[in-house]
Amino acid sequence: MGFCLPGYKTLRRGKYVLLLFVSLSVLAWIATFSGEIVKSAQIFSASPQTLVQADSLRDQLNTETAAPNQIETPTPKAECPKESPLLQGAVKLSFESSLTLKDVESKNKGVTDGEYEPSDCTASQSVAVLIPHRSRERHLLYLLNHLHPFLQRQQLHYAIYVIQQAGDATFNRAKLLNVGYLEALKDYSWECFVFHDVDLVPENDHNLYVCDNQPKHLVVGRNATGYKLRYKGYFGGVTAMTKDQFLQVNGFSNTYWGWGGEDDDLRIRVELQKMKIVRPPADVARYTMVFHKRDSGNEINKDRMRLLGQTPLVWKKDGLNSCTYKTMLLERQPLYVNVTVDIGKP
Ligand code: UD2
Ligand code: MN
Repeated sequence: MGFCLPGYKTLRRGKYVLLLFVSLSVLAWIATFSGEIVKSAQIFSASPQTLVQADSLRDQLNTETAAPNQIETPTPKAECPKESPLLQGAVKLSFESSLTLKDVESKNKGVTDGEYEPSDCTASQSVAVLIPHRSRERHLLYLLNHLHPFLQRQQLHYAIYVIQQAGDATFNRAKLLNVGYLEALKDYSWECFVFHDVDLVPENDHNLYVCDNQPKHLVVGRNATGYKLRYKGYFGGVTAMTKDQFLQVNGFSNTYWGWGGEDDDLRIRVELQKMKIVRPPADVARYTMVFHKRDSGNEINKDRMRLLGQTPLVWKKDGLNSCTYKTMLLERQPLYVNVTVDIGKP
């Protein structure tokens, strides 16, 4: 008997079903695969604009999340208290002959290039202390040793400038102080200037090195004169004037060579401007002057009385606006800025 017909038919139908299944599978696979291709094609053909947008979005997200750490807004320091809690009042000063500049430097690590600023509060004033100087190294050392801690206890923002007269021509204290004012203002807009003899050491830190609304004379008395004011109009030794007060009087005269007169000249300038000299109480404005003899090169200025008579006539053209000099050296030492200057000769 050969074929069984129904079995053959079943077999053929099964073949078709299989064929159909395979075709459908192929179609399904093609559909899926082409879908993937389309999708990837879409990613790779993304327009530059889409990428830029994505980039900027990412940047934006980054900034938003990073902002609190990256942009540090410094917490503003509170103002220093009206009266510094660090003040000690009257102190017994000591002048050790064994003292060295290195000792003073190591005691004042907070001072950089002669400048200091309280770390925990904002100082009430920014003060430049100007010291006219030539060949008084020992006095300078004693002064730096006392003045740095003294000013730090007063919680001031300050810098010390030592203006050295180059050469051995007659000394001119007033002109050196004019130079100091002009040079210090190149560093910072100091609002207050203290003009300071190198040999005067303040005894009481309640004598504040800040400026007033009137020119201030800080030395009422010193050891050598029984701590009494020498005479009514006395304006020598240590004085404090704001940047504007000093500019208003056109600074010191440049024409006083040798000892004397230049401090009285400044008083006349101040009085011509109807300003009034103020002083701290006598028990506070006390200084020790380190003993010294008259320096050679700073002999008494015999012309000083004649010059004082001319002040009202010449002050407008003799002063800051006519101060010519040549800076020989500007050196930032740890405890002071040294300005060595050629101011010419009489
Ligand atoms: C008084 C005044 C001073 C000034 C002077 C007259 C007081 C306390 N001081 O000081 O302010 O008016 O008379 O010019 O009243 N210097 C040097 N090297 C020198 C010469 C002077 O560094 O070779 C400086 C130094 O800063 C000194 C200052 O100039 O402290 C004044 O000279 P002084 O001390 O010889 O004069 P003195 O004590 O009579
Ligand atoms: Mn002196």
